Amino acid sequence: TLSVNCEKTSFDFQTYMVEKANSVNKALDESIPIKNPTIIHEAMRYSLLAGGKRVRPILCIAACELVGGNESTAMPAACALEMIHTMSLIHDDLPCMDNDDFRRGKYTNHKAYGEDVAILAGDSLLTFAFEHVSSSTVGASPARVLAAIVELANSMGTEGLVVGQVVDITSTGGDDIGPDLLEFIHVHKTASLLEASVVIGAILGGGSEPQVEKLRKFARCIGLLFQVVDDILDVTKSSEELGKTAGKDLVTNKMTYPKLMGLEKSKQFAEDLLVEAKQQLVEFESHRGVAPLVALADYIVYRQN
Ligand code: GRG
Repeated sequence: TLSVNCEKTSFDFQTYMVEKANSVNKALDESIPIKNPTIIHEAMRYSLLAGGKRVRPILCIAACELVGGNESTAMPAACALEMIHTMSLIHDDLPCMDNDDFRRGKYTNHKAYGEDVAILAGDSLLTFAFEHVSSSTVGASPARVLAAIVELANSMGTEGLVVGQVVDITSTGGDDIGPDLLEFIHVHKTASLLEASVVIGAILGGGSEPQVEKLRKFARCIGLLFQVVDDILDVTKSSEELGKTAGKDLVTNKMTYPKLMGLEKSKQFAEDLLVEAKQQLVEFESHRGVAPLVALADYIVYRQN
């Protein structure tokens, strides 16, 4: 089995992830207090604070720190990214979409609160994300905050998550999906928010335009990588614990990279994307803050869930 290897930089990735996730969780907890009417705030918090790897907020903070910014400057945007990610999961799980009963080890939002409240919890997480990043970001110029908000909005609509989801659900997942369509779906459904996470961190941290664009390229690679690995994990996990994942895969007839190009070629594709991602970081090699992004890229490839 493979594990993240950060020995070369003597960078302790596990500790880094735990510390960053803890500060993100604390900020998320404080961002949405329980108030009247309690049901909607409870429903928002139920999914938002249900765990999750916090990859998007941590990428945002790591990119901000890499270009010389502080964690506190990126934190409201980092929270907004997790709020949007969470709302997309709540809506994705609804009976009219994926119809899932469990998420992050708990009942899905609509199972716990009903479809009506779940839809509204998603809506309010989405709108609050924009309020939060606009009103709570300190330490960045108004022009940079505005650029970050544009980036965030762009990653979601008909250039981002929504178009990825629409093409996914309308293409019925059959064998007619070729490599281009599969890449389109993943680049929009998964990679666009990961890209926004890194780019927003770099913008708020004061990165120059060339730096932001290098980091955008890096994020594009790891965004697609994230999904290729997700598909590989679906196969490897389902052959270990035969039934659950494999069964779902068969029922939804979902197209995946291993189905399209075979397991070995998918693994090779992932390795190639990792190399390409790391190439984008070469010019940051002298920066102390590059280790977390290198390690995050490795983590995306070698993670077990
Ligand atoms: C954004 C306006 C707007 C609407 C949402 C439903 C929808 C439109 C899009 C679906 C997007 C979706 C569910 C993409 C899958 C993304 C993905 C790879 C999820 C898993 O992410 P992890 O592994 O999960 O980071 P955790 O739980 O660790 O956060």
